[in-house]
Amino acid sequence: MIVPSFSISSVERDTGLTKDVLRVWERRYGFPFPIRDANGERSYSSDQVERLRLIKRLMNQGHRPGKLIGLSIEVLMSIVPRSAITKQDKNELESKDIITLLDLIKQHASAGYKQAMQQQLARLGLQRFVQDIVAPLTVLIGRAWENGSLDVFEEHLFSEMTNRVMRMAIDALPDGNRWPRILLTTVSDEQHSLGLLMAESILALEGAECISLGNQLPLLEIGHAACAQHTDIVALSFSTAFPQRQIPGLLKELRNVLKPEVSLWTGGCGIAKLAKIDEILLLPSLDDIVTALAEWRVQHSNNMVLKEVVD
Ligand code: B12
Repeated sequence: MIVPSFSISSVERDTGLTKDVLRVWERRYGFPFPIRDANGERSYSSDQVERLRLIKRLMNQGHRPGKLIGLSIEVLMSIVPRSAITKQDKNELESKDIITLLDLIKQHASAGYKQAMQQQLARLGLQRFVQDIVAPLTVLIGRAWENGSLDVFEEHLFSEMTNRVMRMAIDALPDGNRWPRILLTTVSDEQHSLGLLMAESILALEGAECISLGNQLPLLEIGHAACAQHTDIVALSFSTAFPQRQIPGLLKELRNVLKPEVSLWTGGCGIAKLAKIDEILLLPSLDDIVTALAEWRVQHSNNMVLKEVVD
């Protein structure tokens, strides 16, 4: 039987613990204890990876690594809260519909989940569906994953199916004379794109032309795309998983790459605590989009008149 083993890069990717941290712990605590493969590279067993994932999860909840490293998988699992939905979640999110959707994900009922999402969409309309169902459900999924009651593959199932339902809803919106042209993407290393899709739904409903380039685009490529696509606005999203201290520098670099007449907007929980940055619009919540768009249109109304004359 082949025993699964993992390279240090896979362990870094899967656990969120950097290679440096893994090497330091190995020296300092004697855990993890990878064997060496035929090329002399570190090779970790699945048990060690599982333990590391639990340790990282508990660290995200404020536990100190030194206190966790000597503990077995069983003990670590007993510390991780197991209930998917706490009383606080129930009160905060208050919606049976959202809990039903989470349960469908936990039962791996992808067809049932898709159908239930489409029913909610038909009932509420796209804007309320995004704000009242998708946004809180995303928070609940994040908590369930954090407290260990949802597996990574279940989180992926949620992302994939939610993406599909929202993309279909956006594509079904009527074409027409849409303005402004908004390019949506995330920077390298930011894999979270559901926030951007939520923003796109609202922008598209408000009559903007959205050009979605998916996630993880290098800064220079964003600049090239903005030129090639004649975009009026570039909109980015940062989740809380993105290192916050890197964001202001990245945004300033991108500001210099873009033509001065192209506006730069950024949203997502990751920017909630950022201080104001010149010539960059910070939009931490979905509620800010409609006002931001209306203000942009007032400021650029002359361009619209010109565009109509040219058309
Ligand atoms: C789905 C998901 C994933 C999926 C993403 C798939 C995809 N296509 O998006 C995958 C599995 C890839 C993933 C990976 C990881 N994830 Co993740 N993920 C999530 C989850 C459940 C939702 C992610 C999401 O899209 N959030 C972003 C949006 C929806 O939320 P938001 O930032 O609050 O944005 C709101 C508004 O600000 C607005 N908005 C967002 N963007 C924009 C943009 C504009 C222009 C505007 C106007 C508005 C706007 O819309 C949202 C609506 O309320 C969250 C839970 C959560 N609460 O977010 C965890 C979460 C973000 N992930 C987390 C972690 C730790 C990771 C990993 C590091 C895990 C790992 N060990 O590998 C990696 C990091 C990958 C990377 N390098 O980016 C943590 C971050 C914790 C932290 N503070 O560090 C979270 C919070 C889960 C948790 N509770 O622990 N993840």
